[in-house]
Amino acid sequence: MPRPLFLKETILLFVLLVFQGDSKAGIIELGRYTWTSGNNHTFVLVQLDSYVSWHSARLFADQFDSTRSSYLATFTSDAEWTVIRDSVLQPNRREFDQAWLGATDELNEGQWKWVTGEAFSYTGPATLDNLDNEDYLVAWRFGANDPLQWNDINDIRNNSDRLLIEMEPATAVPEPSSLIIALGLPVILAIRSKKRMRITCLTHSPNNVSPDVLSLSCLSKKSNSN
Ligand SMILES: [Ca+2]
Ligand SMILES: [Ca+2]
Ligand SMILES: [Ca+2]
Repeated sequence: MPRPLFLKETILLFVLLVFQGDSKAGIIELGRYTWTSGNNHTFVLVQLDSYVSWHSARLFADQFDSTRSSYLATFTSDAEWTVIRDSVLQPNRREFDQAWLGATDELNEGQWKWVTGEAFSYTGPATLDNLDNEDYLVAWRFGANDPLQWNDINDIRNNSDRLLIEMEPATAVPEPSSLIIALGLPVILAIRSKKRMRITCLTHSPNNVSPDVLSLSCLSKKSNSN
């Protein structure tokens, strides 16, 4: 079972979400890139004004954009990692930690899982040494001239004030014409159906038609005329 959030983390997340819903004070979007030649997902590198745990970052990412599915970034191919590293992370690189990523082995040591449930078959440029029981994935630069890699760090110290969010494409809004068809067709059918009922009422003598084949409007009309 995932470790429950501490009170401090919950309060911090609340503050972050308030900021997000308001003026986004204290939250800086450092970079954004949509991988149009790949999965068409959008990746956003966010800088917070304080260091957060991986769990808080995960919740923040999950609620980043209410119009689409969002989560801490996952990398399931070398192409995905390379493109996002070069377009979002590398231009904003700094010493050591770069941003929380969406994987953990907190449930079973050594068995890394993406938050999306995607297979952790692509292990990337990872250095997962589990030093002091490290269970959370972060983009990392070990030396000033080293390329960006993945590192495992723990959730108590070495927390990050950055997170990398991945967003799926927003749900398509129906075209006006298809909306008219979707909304209009039932109305047209209802009108036509009513018309048939009306014709039935007018062309059949109430005395010759069993009540169970008359519409309620016909029965109402009949009772009103009595
Ligand atoms: Ca991904
Ligand atoms: Ca571990
Ligand atoms: Ca490590």
